[in-house]
Parts: sequence; C-alpha cells; structure tokens
Amino acid sequence: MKSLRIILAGPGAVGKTTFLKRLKSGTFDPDTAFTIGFEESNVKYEHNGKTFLFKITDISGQPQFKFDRIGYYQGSDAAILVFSLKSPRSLKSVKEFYNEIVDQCGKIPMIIAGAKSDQWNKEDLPESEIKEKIDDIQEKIPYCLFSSKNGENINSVFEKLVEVI
Ligand SMILES: Nc1nc2c(ncn2[C@@H]2O[C@H](COP(=O)(O)OP(=O)(O)O)[C@@H](O)[C@H]2O)c(=O)[nH]1
Ligand SMILES: [Mg+2]
Repeated sequence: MKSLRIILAGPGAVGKTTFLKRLKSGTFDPDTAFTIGFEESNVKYEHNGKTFLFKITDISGQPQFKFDRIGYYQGSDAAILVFSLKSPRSLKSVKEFYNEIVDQCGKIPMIIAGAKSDQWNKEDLPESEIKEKIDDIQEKIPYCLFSSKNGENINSVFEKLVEVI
C-alpha cells in the first residue's frame, strides 16, 4: 500500500472539512465548525487494483492562521487546492495557497477541486473562466468539480489526484 501525505488547502469556508466528513461518514454536514489549527484524516482509496493510503491534513484557510498553517505543509507529498463554485473570489485566492505550498514544499503534485457544485451558478462563474484562472495558476493542472452535499463527482477528486502522483 502506498502511503502519501496530502495537504488539503484553500480559503476558509470553501468546503474542505465537509469534504473529508463526507468521505469518512458518507453524510453531509450543513454546519461544520471552522477548523482551528489542523486535523488529520486517513483515507483509503483503491484505483486500478492499487491501494493508496492518503494521510490528509485539513488546515485552517482563514488569513489569521497563515503562520500556523505553513508549518503543516512541510513533508507533504501532494496537495488538493479547494475553492468554492459559489464564490468566484475563492477561486482567485487559490493562487495564494498554491504559492504558499510551493514556497514550503517546492513544486509537489497538485490538483484543484471546486466544491459546492450543487450551488454553482454558471452565469456568475462560467467554466471557461474557471479554466482560465486555473491555467493562470499552473498550466495543465488537473481540476474537478464536486459536491459534498449531493455526492456528485466526489470520487473525481482522488481520480485526479492519482493522475498526478
Ligand atoms: N451546498 C453545499 N454546501 C457545502 C458544500 N461543502 C461545504 N458546504 C458548506 O459550506 C460551509 C463551510 O464548509 P467547511 O467544510 O467548514 O469549509 P472549510 O473552511 O473549507 O473547511 C458549511 O456550512 C458546509 O456545510 C457543498 O458541496 N455544497
Ligand atoms: Mg475547515
């Protein structure tokens, strides 16, 4: 079994902790508390007959925790950068998290995951704009769009991740 340390990063309230809860319990929590410091979760994932053990570190995206969280990045093998499809602003700030991680870890494999697809208004945030902004962060970085509420594409997050690791 391949064991990897994964950092789950992105601005506050985009749905990082809810995604992990959904993976672990299969339920949607409409009212997660905001993450203080960090939390670790182990997630097993099978792909093409291979088993991965992802040790996922969920961090606090709020700006006041910046100095704490950069310490948690060290030693990560890969990262999932999360934004919310409900918040075009959160997509813009994903770049800051990308840069923080590159500063601490170098260019480790990363993917971008857009959460809350159940609340996505495509007129506010067309997919062409998402692609543009993502290409601006890093060319050809894989991305996926999912919902922890209705479960749509929830598996695509790890499908994308295994493509890059
Ligand atoms: N509708 C919807 N709400 C979500 C989804 N994911 C998270 N949320 C809600 O968004 C809020 C913030 O989520 P949280 O996981 O705490 O964000 P974090 O700060 O990135 O960890 C909570 O009220 C969640 O219930 C989703 O896929 N769909
Ligand atoms: Mg959280």
